[in-house]
Amino acid sequence: MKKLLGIMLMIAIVFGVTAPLFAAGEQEQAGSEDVKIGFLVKQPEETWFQDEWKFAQEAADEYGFDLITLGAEDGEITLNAIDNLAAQGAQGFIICTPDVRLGPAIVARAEQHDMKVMSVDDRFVGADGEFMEEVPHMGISAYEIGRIVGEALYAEMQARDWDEASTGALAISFNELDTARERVEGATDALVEAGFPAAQIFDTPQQREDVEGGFNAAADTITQHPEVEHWLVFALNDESVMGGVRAAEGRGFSAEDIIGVGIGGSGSALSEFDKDEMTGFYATVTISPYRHGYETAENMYKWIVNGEEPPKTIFTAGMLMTRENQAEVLSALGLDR
Ligand code: FCA
Repeated sequence: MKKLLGIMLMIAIVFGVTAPLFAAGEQEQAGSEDVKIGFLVKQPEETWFQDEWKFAQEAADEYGFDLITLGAEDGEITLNAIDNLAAQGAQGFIICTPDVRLGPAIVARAEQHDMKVMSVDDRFVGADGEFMEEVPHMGISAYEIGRIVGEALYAEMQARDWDEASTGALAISFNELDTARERVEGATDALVEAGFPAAQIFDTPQQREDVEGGFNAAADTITQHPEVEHWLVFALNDESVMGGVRAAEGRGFSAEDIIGVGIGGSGSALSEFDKDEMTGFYATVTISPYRHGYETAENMYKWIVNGEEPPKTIFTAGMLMTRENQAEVLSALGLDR
């Protein structure tokens, strides 16, 4: 009888108590191991996007999911990348699209594969020209950040005691992209409100949002304005401002006669601040690739695993960073690692 009881107890332990424990353990492990999340970006060579990937990978390591990073340089590559993600078993993806008007096609392709989609940085625009509000989005507070740029340009111009009449502003623009337009508008408004003559702000459209795009656009405007002795330079990102600064330097303007203020604060700006000599790239408004990478990936993970829908919109802030305060700014934004 004792023996029988012992056997029954063992059976109870194995099936009644330990089995559910094992089952729970396996289930939890399987839950995170099976999660695969894509992170697609329009310009993989830009340090901002590399940093987004780096921080998304931190979320992947912490939560135990697989992160699949892919370039999305144009529409065809993007749609193929989504198919590729589906074939690998991904349940969702985050994307900075190469063209915001691809939004409806991206959403349709995601739905076809039963995948969740969130946009980052550049917000999808629907066929009606309106933002696709149904798609969760994390972007920067573009207009406000632009204003910080404009205020910094004006303050530094005054600190250098430039004659306003012989100063021109290169407003390098990329109006097809709303976040770009809002950033440049914010900077322009802040400059004009501070007292800078609107007629001396020259709209300088660029074809691409990189160094070369900024350089080519700026070179034309500089040629058209031989009367300008000092240049202010602003644009949607660090790379475009750097292009503008290089174009002015190439035309013989010294670093003392150029004030470029970018937006980004990733590697491109930091390498500029690392140079021994001061350059025309005076400052940047540092934004957070940590929030845009880690937090979007974390939100996507929770959406897939717990069905927790991410907030429809999150707009992140920025901080002005110069050579002088770079360590403080990076540490305040948790980017000093
Ligand atoms: C856009 C720009 C990038 C970066 C990002 C936050 O996608 O093209 O350079 O500024 O917004």
